[in-house]
Amino acid sequence: MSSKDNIFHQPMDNPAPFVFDEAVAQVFPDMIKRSVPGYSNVIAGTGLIAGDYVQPGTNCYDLGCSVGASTFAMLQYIKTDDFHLLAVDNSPHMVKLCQQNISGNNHAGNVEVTCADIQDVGISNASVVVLNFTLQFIPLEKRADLLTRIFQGMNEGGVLVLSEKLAFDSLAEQQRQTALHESFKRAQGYSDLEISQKRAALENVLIPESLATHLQRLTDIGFRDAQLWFRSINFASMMTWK
Ligand code: GEK
Repeated sequence: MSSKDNIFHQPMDNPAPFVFDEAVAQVFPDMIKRSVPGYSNVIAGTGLIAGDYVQPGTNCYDLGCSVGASTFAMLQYIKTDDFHLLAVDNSPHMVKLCQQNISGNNHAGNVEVTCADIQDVGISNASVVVLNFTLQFIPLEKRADLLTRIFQGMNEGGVLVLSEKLAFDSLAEQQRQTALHESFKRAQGYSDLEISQKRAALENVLIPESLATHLQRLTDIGFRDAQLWFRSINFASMMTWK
């Protein structure tokens, strides 16, 4: 059980840009569950997809693993013992908690948790690659390069799961979706002050793109059948294959 997220509870003069520091890592499971509509469904679905597409003798990747939710879901559904799962995050606080969480799992021996920038991690012999709510933190101009490297490191038939916050081309749609997301957060117990301070902290840190932009970029890189498999308000999960 993680602690309750109170990080943006007190009034702040000018919220600093959001970082994945120790305070955030400590409350992360509570924060993401109460901030991302459909989060639990995305995590469970990620496990199912991994179970369906993992190939024996290959590598699986959880890129931007935080404290390990997607890794755990994959371990639950992967049926072979012959796989290596690399969980990567560049926050040492997240990595430390992820390592602690995984250490008790039956398949801990198959998992390597690494503190690194996912832009520097080599991808090879991959049958499952998961980018759950992480690409949105990579600079826009670097996203195609990262996805291209992932594509190059994947085996034929391998799957990529990509989950992201969405932006909308229509201003009216953007406003409706933002309002609904804020209603979701209020229903999860966040105050208007917490919502607005976190929004300010994430400005220019989390940069969402439209569903069409994501699907087109995946297709341009060479991925096939890029498609939506889950959406809740302004958060979506896609899957695509090499
Ligand atoms: C989950 N997937 O629970 N390299 C490595 N890690 C990074 C980088 C980078 N360049 N940029 C950000 N991160 C998880 C949730 S959270 C999503 C992922 C969110 C890491 C960052 O440290 C954080 O742990 C994670 O990506 C994003 O399904 O907070 O909205």
